Amino acid sequence: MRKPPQQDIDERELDVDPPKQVAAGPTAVAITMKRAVEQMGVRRTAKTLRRINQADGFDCQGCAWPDPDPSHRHTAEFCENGAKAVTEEATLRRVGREFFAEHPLDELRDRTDYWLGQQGRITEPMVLRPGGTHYEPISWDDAFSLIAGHLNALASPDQAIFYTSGKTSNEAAFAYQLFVRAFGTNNLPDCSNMCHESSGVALAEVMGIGKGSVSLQDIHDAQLIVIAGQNPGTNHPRMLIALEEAKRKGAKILAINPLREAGLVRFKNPQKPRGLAGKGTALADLHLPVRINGDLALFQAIGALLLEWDAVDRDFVEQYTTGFDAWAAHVKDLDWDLVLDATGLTRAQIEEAAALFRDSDATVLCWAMGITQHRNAVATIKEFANVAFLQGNIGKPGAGLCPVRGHSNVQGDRTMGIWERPPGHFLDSLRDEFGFEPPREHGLDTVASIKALHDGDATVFFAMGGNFVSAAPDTEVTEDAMRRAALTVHVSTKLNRSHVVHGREALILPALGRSEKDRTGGRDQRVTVEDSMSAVHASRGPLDPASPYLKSEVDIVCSLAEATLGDRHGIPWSAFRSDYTEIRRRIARVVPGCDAYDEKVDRPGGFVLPHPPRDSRTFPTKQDKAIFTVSPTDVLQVPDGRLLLQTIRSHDQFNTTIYGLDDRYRGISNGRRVVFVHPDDIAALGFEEGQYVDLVSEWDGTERQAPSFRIVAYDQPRGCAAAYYPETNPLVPLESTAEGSNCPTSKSVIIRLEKADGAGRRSVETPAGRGDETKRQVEPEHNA
Ligand SMILES: Nc1nc2c(c(=O)[nH]1)N[C@H]1C(S)=C(S)[C@@H](COP(=O)(O)OP(=O)(O)OC[C@H]3O[C@@H](n4cnc5c(=O)[nH]c(N)nc54)[C@H](O)[C@@H]3O)O[C@H]1N2
Ligand SMILES: Nc1nc2c(c(=O)[nH]1)N[C@H]1C(S)=C(S)[C@@H](COP(=O)(O)OP(=O)(O)OC[C@H]3O[C@@H](n4cnc5c(=O)[nH]c(N)nc54)[C@H](O)[C@@H]3O)O[C@H]1N2
Ligand code: SF4
Ligand SMILES: [Mo]
Repeated sequence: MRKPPQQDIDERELDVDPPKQVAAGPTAVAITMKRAVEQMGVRRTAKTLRRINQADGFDCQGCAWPDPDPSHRHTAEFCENGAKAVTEEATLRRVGREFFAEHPLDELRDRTDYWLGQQGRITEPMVLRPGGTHYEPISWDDAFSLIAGHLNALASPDQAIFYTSGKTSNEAAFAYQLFVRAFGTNNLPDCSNMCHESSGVALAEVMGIGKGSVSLQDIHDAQLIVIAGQNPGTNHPRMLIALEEAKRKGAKILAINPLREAGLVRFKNPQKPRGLAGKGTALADLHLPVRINGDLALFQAIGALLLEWDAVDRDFVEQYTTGFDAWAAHVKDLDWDLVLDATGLTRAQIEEAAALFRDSDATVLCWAMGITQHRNAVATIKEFANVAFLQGNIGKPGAGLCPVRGHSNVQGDRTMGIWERPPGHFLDSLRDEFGFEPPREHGLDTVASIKALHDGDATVFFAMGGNFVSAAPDTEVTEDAMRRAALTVHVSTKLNRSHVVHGREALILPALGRSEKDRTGGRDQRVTVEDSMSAVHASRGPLDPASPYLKSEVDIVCSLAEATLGDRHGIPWSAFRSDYTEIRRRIARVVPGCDAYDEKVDRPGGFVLPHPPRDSRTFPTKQDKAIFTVSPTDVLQVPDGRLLLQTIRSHDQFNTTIYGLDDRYRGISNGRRVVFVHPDDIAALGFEEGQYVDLVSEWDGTERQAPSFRIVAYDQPRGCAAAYYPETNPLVPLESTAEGSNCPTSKSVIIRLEKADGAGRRSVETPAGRGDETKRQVEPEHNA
């Protein structure tokens, strides 16, 4: 079995305390300040944090949670994790050419993403020559010619893949997809393919648009807010402020989650003096500890009860929907034994939850990765929609469907055309605007891209941000795929694993971050972003760039396009680069809902994109109606002696960027290689708490392994387990994806635990000459 690359973390320092019941409060404030000052110093910290999420400031690089109306913003309009995200980018630490000269790739490959990220901002373009042992400096012009040379030598444009993570601005995203399509391919996979793809697919099918239908005001006005498969206390912390506001106005909250996450229980608002001192606000009125993957059955049961109780908005169903009768027939016939089996809940618990729906005239349904990353994810989200349609909870105040997006601009990137399956009307508009015929054949998504690279069908991999190697499923297969590429290119701010597991040639192109002044073309440039609730606004960074050699993402795209395409298609790349307003003018003409874009984005708070179901109960589906759909009730069968593992985020990471080694709310400090298991399962499987185990995933006759995790007893439904991503990505099979969206099933991995030989020792073995020698001689505390 492969060793985990982790000689830089001594997992024997790991501490386990009981999970917390309260999120945020004074500890959050203290941690925010400590981390920020450590990496940015006092003055820079003050200057930066003051500008986050302000109308004339910059958009937080963290999650996609929306900002309140400008008149309601606080001077500190950010959360602990937003401050960590900004600190990570605005750090004073640097990775220059000396760093790369000192550290051969052989060494860097043995480092964790944590260590790599902590080294600081990359300051100049770097290249790895074929057979090279170190990255070396390269000029920007040479870097662009190198990439252009590779691209133009391909037999077909479809042999290149252009990935996007979700931080890229609308301007950069629009220019990027334009370049890629002008080059001749729709191979534009993005992080969404691993994230909310299931939401987009499901909502587009039943509602005619793949985006959520609620505004922040709707959250404030809701009578019932359902939070399913989401951990807002960690991943969307400012959502707790909106929930607190809704509670104050009398809303009920239903949490559906195998884990009792701190942020769903109680919240102390750090923006209010009372929040720092008092006990905080109790949030969830009911917590359903659903078995992993049980949500489809649960929502069918809730629908069945609402129907039985006649808690139905007949007018809405009649006027705006189709397919009701077939759906009603299906749930009337529901197999309750199957439901109880799938959900692990009692009928009484489900009835209590359904009663909350019955008693609410305005319900908002929120969800995130706990719902989207399962084989039946698309069906589950369609079931959420069924329940919303049944009660007319679309297109009225305080109600709606709310997929809570992850990356700060992931939704904007899609709006701008970052999509391997672009709609025909979008391509028509591109053609009409730019006078070339864009490719019509669908491109490769994330999973298909890995397969194509693995099979040699694609040979160039270009990434606009992100950390593909660590974020993608099936780490060993993905790493292998990358190594087979002729060229891998990463536009990045910080070092990560995707730089050290590379193609035959590799480039790192360092980009400006969102907190930095963008003076491309000698002008003060601004960019625009879209949040999870379709609000678009401008963002301007206040800080001097980390290095004079950084380029903006827009500049990188336009310069690469010039190098690759020359005069082909006559697209004015240099005008785009020198004034992003030129890009915004094109966005206005190509992207639906964006007319007068450049003018509207500067209004305080920006503008909200149209959403027909939300705005006028218009459903642009094939039948011009909201569609009830029928999905078979299912139970994910887990063989005896196995557990169903979900792979989640700790409180101290942003995806593969690891800020620190603590998961404060779950009681973990100083380490990450833990597996949370129910105490009775630990005993039933013949293990003990604190013991070290290897995790072995079983899929379709093949096994995958991730070594050396410490067992932590943790309350959750029997048969379930949880461990952190990306350490567990080697366990997620590439072939195991959601039906209809192809999203990897990162939340339902069947595993068994195996006693780790030499318990824990393996995890701290260090290559000679590095690490702490005295510590290495100490016997691990928890022997098998
Ligand atoms: N600080 C911070 N913020 C982030 C991120 C980050 O890494 N760090 N990542 C960003 C991104 S890209 C995204 S997509 C979002 C992710 O935001 P979340 O979706 O909140 O992230 P996860 O940690 O994956 O948490 C999934 C939650 O779903 C629950 N769950 C798992 N399986 C099931 C299930 O079968 N049913 C139900 N009902 N619940 C289940 C888990 O217990 C957990 O609470 O956060 C964004 N914001
Ligand atoms: N097992 C498992 N796997 C998962 C998930 C899971 O829950 N479980 N979640 C999935 C989800 S929801 C997502 S969204 C993906 C995330 O996948 P990605 O978006 O690919 O990964 P990130 O970790 O967000 O990317 C971090 C890197 O982005 C770069 N970066 C940061 N800021 C900028 C910037 O402003 N510009 C540029 N150019 N680069 C920048 C830095 O170099 C940093 O190292 O992972 C997915 N993978
Ligand atoms: S809730 Fe999200 S967007 Fe808002 S400050 Fe926190 S991390 Fe940033
Ligand atoms: Mo995500």
